[in-house]
Amino acid sequence: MTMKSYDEKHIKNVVLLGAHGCGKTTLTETMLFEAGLIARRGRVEDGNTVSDHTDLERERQYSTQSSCMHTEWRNFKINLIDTPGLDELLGEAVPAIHIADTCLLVLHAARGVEVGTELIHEQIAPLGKPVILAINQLDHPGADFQATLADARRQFGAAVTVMQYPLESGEGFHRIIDLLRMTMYVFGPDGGKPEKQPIPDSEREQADRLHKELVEKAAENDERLMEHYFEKGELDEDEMSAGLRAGMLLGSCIPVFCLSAARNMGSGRLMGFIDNVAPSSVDLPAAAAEEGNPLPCNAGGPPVIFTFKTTPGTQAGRVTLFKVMSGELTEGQELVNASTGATERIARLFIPEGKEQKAVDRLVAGDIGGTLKLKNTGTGQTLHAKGTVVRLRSITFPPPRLHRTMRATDNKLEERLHASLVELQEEDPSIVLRYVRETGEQVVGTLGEVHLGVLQWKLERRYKVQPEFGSPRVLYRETIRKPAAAMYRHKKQTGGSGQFGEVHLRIEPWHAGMPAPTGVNVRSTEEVELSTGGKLVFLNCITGGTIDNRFMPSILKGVMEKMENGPLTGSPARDIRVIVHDGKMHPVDSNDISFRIAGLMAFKDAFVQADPQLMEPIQEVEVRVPEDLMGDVMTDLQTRRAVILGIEGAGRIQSIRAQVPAAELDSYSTRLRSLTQGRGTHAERFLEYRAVPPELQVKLVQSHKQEEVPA
Ligand SMILES: Nc1nc2c(ncn2[C@@H]2O[C@H](COP(=O)(O)OP(=O)(O)OP(=O)(O)O)[C@@H](O)[C@H]2O)c(=O)[nH]1
Ligand SMILES: [Mg+2]
Repeated sequence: MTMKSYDEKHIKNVVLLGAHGCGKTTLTETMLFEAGLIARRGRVEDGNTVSDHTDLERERQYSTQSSCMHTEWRNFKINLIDTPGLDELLGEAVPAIHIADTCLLVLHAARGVEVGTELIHEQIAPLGKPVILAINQLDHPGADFQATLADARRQFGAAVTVMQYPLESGEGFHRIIDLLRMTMYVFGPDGGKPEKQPIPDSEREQADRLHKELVEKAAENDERLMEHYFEKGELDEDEMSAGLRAGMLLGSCIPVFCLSAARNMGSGRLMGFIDNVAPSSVDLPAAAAEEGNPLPCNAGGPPVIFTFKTTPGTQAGRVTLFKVMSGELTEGQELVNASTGATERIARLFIPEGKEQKAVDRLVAGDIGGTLKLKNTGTGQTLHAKGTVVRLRSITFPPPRLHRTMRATDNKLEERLHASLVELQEEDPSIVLRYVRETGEQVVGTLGEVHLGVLQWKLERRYKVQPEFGSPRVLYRETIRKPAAAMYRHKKQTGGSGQFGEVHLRIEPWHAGMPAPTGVNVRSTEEVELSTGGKLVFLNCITGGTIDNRFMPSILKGVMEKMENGPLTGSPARDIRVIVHDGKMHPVDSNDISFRIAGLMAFKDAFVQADPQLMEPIQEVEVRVPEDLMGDVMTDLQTRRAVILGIEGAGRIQSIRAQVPAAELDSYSTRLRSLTQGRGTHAERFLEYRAVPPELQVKLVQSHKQEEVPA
């Protein structure tokens, strides 16, 4: 089948989004089938859908990556991007939302708004993208249209606009009342094209009322339509379309459709609505830019593309998918990457169709395409024609929830592992790589166990490395709780010249805004921001020249050296004020090294007398779970020394805010997943360091001692 060419007004990019298992991939397949693109519908379970085409997806029987297809429906090209719904794979869905003209948000009719739905909505909302709600699985035995609709209203507010409602939910589902067309669709057992019937009398009253609401919704944003409506008491179909489109663009209208993707009921009508009403890129506001002016979608403008997916390591080389944001793109064109400054040549152009690539020689603004072998370009970047200045809004990815150390089992493979991880991160920027100097650990942050599993699968299959995973060490800190004083004399006589330095100092717990010390004369103050966090404040209070100024940096150096490993567990120390107030020099033997050692030793002695305290990192945590699982989740949190700050939530989902020590959160996402069968999620970020409770400090100090002195 050769493809017609479409101008920018006749291309619509629809991104399918929704919680895990709501039926996005099945719906995509159904839409392709209805549009005549495929002769028979594959099933996710059989591993033969166009969308779930990777080996991993066939193995797991759910989507693990976003995948692009298109249909041609009447006069429009509809690009469909199917995304994974697992909340841990949100990093795949987020870039797709950025290039969407419409977000087709699918709800499972038996589950309503899920935690996964909320997480996706939070990504869509700040971008202001138009949304269509598809209530799917209406044939499911537990389907409840009204409850799902009520959920949707709680989540999305008054914008939720009923376009259709089912006459029955569950096994017997086969009739839909359409409030725009004011007709009833009756499906046969195999779905497909429904028979149109008049609305039965029993439904007339309700249908009329909802139709009226719909017309008012369409008229509300446009005075001219409002006038027509008052004059005629009705709007024609074109007026309705224009009004609803305006509402979708303003976010005041979120149309609701009824579906059973599995039984092929309702998708034709949905595609008709996408054709007639859903906006194209030209209708959307100009794309927001971080550099340069907002960029309107205009085929006559300068060529600019935005990358939303990168797949390295395929047989053909690296694959980059992008949306043409402006202008027209032809093969051989050279573009500049606005982030890296690198020039990339678009050697090949194609349209992605699941795993297939259909070669084309040009692509117009508003369309989606792909190219190969862009070496210096990752996901979420802008490429523009030479001479144009524009860098579009970049993508913010959700922060990691699971941290694991990763090591190659064999030293020779270490380099390959590292290179692979870097490439994988270009593919999936929701992976965070961090080398922790303090512990020498390579730490990989992911959104959870499943996400990590996907990473591991790729490492093994694509890069042939099998790393070892472990728990990263908790980064404890040490500080002091009371002032202490010490002096140290370093003296050494070896052969000719000797070493001599004597330092008297006081140390105190430091906190911001503390008053200057009394009883001393402060000559200079040095505030050191420690690379491991916190401060060291160093006061030179020498009087009478007992130590030369030139030795002060050596003393500070000695103190800093000891700050790197405190007396309790060898962890870095923080938030200490050091007052050097006296000492002694020797006219010949005093030198830098003597004072460095004297400073270090005096500080070390003072530290142990100053009631040393172990500090631990505290994370700010938000846990979201369906109401019925609250009890279990709270009980579990209580075993983790959590301080609960509050519980909120209006609908079926509750959100718990808490402060929890990082030491208690190792693998928390995995635990939460099993505790809630994947229906709960959490987010965490570093808050501050706090004192470790006394009993725990004793334990940690003991186990450190045992580690230090091998039996
Ligand atoms: N009864 C019923 N089952 C459906 C329907 N749509 C999908 N399913 C089934 O629900 C399961 C999940 O469907 P998918 O299409 O893989 O769901 P998804 O939203 O793509 O899932 P993720 O890719 O994990 O986000 C499969 O077993 C489908 O056969 C439907 O309309 N009715
Ligand atoms: Mg899927």
